[in-house]
Amino acid sequence: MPEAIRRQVADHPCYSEQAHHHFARMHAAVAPACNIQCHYCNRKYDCANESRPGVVSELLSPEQAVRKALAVAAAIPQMSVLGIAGPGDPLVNPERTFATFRLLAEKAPDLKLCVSTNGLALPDAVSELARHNVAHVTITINCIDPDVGAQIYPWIFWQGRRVRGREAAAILIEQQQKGLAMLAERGILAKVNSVMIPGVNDRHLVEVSKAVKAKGAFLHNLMPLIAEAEHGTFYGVMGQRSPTPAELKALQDECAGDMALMRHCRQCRADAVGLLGEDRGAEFTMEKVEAMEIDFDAALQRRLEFRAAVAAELETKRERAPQASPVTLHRRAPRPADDGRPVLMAVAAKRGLVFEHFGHAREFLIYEASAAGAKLIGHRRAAQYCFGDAECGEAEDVLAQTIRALAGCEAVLCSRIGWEPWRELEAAGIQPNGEHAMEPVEDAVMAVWREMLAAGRLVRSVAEQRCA
Ligand code: CLF
Ligand code: SF4
Repeated sequence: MPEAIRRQVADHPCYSEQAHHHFARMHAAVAPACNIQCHYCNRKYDCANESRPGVVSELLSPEQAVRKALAVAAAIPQMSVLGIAGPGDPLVNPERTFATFRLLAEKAPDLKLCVSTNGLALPDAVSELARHNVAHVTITINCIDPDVGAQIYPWIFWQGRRVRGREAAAILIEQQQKGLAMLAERGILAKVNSVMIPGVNDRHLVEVSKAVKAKGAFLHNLMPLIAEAEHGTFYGVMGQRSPTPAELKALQDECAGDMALMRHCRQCRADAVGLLGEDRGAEFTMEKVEAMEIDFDAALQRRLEFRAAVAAELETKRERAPQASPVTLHRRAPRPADDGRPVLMAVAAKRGLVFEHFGHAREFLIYEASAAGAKLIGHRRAAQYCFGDAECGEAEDVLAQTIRALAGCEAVLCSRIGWEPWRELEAAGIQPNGEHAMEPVEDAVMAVWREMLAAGRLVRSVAEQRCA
């Protein structure tokens, strides 16, 4: 990877897997309107425990968004990116979006600017994005075939009229592909997000991955559909199922040969704040932000010092393991001929360390450990107690739900764990391990894998040995 691009992504938590352990982003929820309808979206439903695109608790004016961004950047020196990702489409709200960028660039020029769009209005906005130094743009591309698109998008709003069905999908696809090529020409790093919808576009996404790579996309992020009846989305109400973690991983592995893949996406809310997977939005409501006193110069100094310290730490790691990629570049790795089969492990992690008590973890990072090393393949959310109203559903056995979420994992690494969950995890075939607290995640995962190997627990079956 060219040095200039390596530097450009080194502190962007979405474009670099390593960076996501250290750097935070804030989404400014300034863009309410959207020009298309996706069958998986309902922007009216909000729940403080809900993390999915299109969800916000507070819509902000550009001035409020900048005030909030400065408050967040003062309190969280890890903040390196301000993104606009909704709750509608940023490019359908250009005055609000670009006013936010303009005001922020004056007050905090060190923060990167980022946009996420459905792509319909993108070709007309590329020049303006470049003028505002927006160096990272995400386009959600779920298909390149209008027949597939017609099953995902019931309508688009295009040139003053509502267009439906196959015609709508064809226009959207053309605009997305055109916009992607224009970004690549301008040197703006384009990431493509695709929502995997079983039975609709799951097989088709392999083709999509090849097509967007050919058009110059930097990274592809394959995300599972989120569809629950209570969200009131078309797919949720119609009972469209989401992919299983194993189905998503199989698709990611298939696409990994063609395209650099992002596997650490948390499908953030449009008003998310903080490190990925650690939403601190509740600390920064406008009421709280207005009451904060901020020393801008001191805050900027803290951010610069933090970034210099992380850069030095990562450089040291790079010197120790020069073959390790500093960014997310999961491509299909050759199967190791070594003995010892791959193992999935869940880690209660924070800031790159085995950090959390099992019972306090809100999510687990999932690693595949093998002789080739530890590879992050995704995350799973831990079940949470819900204190909302009665309609929000029963707080059934949280431990049982969490154990179900960890299906397929053979070990779970955490800083501490109580007896009851230990017993239940063991009974479910998942070995708890609290012996690597505060160690770097990948070192800990590999240490546990080697312990399992030494104990003779990773012998491949005859069939597996033939395939390796
Ligand atoms: Fe936000 Fe998106 Fe920019 Fe990141 S999120 S606008 S690129 S700063 Fe990141 Fe969140 Fe996944 Fe998006 S984890 S949903 S990929
Ligand atoms: Fe919702 Fe985004 Fe789709 Fe618009 S483009 S309908 S905001 S998911």
